[in-house]
Amino acid sequence: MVAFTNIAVAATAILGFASAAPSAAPPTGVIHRIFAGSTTANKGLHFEPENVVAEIGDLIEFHFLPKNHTMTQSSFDKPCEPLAGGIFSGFNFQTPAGEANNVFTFTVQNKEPFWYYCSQTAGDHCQSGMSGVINQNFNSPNTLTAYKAKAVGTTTKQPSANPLDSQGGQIVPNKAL
Ligand SMILES: [Cu+2]
Repeated sequence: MVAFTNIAVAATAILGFASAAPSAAPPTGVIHRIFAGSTTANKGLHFEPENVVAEIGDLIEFHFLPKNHTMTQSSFDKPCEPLAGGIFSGFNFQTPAGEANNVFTFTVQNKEPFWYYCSQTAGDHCQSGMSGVINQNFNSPNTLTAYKAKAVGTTTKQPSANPLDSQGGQIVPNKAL
C-alpha cells in the first residue's frame, strides 16, 4: 500500500511537470499568425485576428507592427495584469515601419481560454482595447467584449522588472520578411 501511494505521487509529479513545460504538446504543424498593431482597426491598438480557435500542439506566432507592442498573458478576471508564470513576449519587437524582424511563438498546451493583452503603457493600449483570446469558451459569459469592458479603468502591469525579459515562448526570425 505504501509503495502504491508512492507511485501515485510520482505519476502526479510527472504529469504536473509535463503540463508546465512550454513545448510538451507534439506539434500539429498548424500555425496561427496574429498581428499586433493592425493599421486598419482601433487606430492600431488591435490584435488581428483577436479571437483564435487553436488545437493542442498548434503554433501561435505573433507578428509585431509599429510601434512597440507586447503579448502578455493574463487571466480573464484581471485584464491588463500578467498571469503569474504566464507567457510574455517582452518589449523586443519595436519597429518604425512594417513587421518587426522577429516573431514570438509558443505552442498551445491545452484548450483552456488563453487571455492576453498589450502591456504598452504609452497610450494605454490594454485599456484602449488591445487584447485578445485563444480558445474562448463560447458558452461562457467570459467574452472578449467583456474582457475589454473590464480593462477600462485598470492600470497596466508588467510581468517582469526588465521589459526585455520574455518568458514561456521563443523569439525567432520573421520568415515573412
Ligand atoms: Cu500595443
